[in-house]
Amino acid sequence: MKSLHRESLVIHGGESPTDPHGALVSPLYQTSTFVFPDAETGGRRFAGEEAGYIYSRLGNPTVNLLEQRVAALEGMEAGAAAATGMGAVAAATMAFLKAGDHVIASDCIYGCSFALFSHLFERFGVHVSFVDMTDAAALASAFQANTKVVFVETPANPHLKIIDLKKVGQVCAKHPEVRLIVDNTFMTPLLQRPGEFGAHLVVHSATKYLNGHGDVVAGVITGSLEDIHLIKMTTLKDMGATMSPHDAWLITRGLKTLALRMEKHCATAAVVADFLVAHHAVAKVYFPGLKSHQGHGLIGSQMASAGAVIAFELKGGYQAGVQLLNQLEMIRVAVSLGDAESLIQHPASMTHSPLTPEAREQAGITDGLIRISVGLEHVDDIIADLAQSLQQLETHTKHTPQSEVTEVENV
Ligand code: 4LM
Repeated sequence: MKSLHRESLVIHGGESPTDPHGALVSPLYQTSTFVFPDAETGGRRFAGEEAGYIYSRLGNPTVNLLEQRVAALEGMEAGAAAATGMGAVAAATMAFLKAGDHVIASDCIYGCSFALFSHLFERFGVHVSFVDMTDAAALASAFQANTKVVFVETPANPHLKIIDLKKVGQVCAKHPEVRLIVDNTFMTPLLQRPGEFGAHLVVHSATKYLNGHGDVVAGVITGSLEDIHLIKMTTLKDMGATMSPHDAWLITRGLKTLALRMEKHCATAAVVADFLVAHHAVAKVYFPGLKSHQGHGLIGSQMASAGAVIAFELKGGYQAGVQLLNQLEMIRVAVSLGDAESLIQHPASMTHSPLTPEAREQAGITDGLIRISVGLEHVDDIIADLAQSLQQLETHTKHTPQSEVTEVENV
């Protein structure tokens, strides 16, 4: 199956046509437990002496198909499905950590990943250094004798900072005891395969593009057979953040259109980014597709495309951002990304509110930053909605007494 194109792997990856009725679509095994033919077989399965399902927290055929499909897409040997993206991040990292260990994480990551590392890990005696990984020397000097995990998110949530995975991979290769774990949520394996640059494990919030329909929260981890076995037998099995068969079935269904969806998401986002750049109410646009973007040069080598998430700041700062969101008619004000619906949100008060103001400043997340996940609607409708809201902003600003528009005047 590895020889198929990724556009085919989203449909066929990991499949084994074993259904006794010849069903085209793999059935949903909506069962909590599996009946053993006899007591001895049950014992052998528990002992790991015989293959076979036991209980859905330990494995389920519907979940297993999704795991193998995402692994095939990432070019990895095996996969483990988790109940949420955070379940995947926690299970993948904690399987390799114990009290006294050290983690290096990129300085701009999803808010709850930051909370897990900086709040929870510290409570269990694991110290985390947040490092600007665009600086390979800073990464190299952050290693300690007890460093066990390097965690990278690229493009970074929310402002799409790009980290050069090849450089990070080269630095990590000097520390064979360290696991390099990359969160590939924003790219999907269709646009970026971190394993090609030395990542040992790749995690996803499958809630986003992989599922793509806004009706599931889920996560997936891919890596070597050995690492995935360890994760399944320790953190996933015993902390229990495993995926439900129904969610796996929905994601497997959603995955079939991933290639088509990504093509459309990305094409539309490029046009929306150009619109924002040209708009006089917009102060700054963060989108890897723009030549001015810090990571633009890695498109074509590390990433096949810029993706479909854009961050921007308005000249009117926070106040204007809030107004922009409130005046939108079609675009939905909501966190999450990768859905058919365009979603817009304010990271400082929403997805990245778990960061302290100091951590947000270090990560470059300003109070005026807005993030939009460009959906699958017609590009003209997305732009028209943004334009009408920006227009109202200007009208409002023009008619507002000067004392109330200090933020506009200050920019
Ligand atoms: C959001 N993100 O940004 P679950 N990794 C990355 C993410 O963006 C997320 C997760 C992991 C957003 C959720 C509200 C790069 C989530 C965590 O939400 O646990 O599936 O994924 O809007």
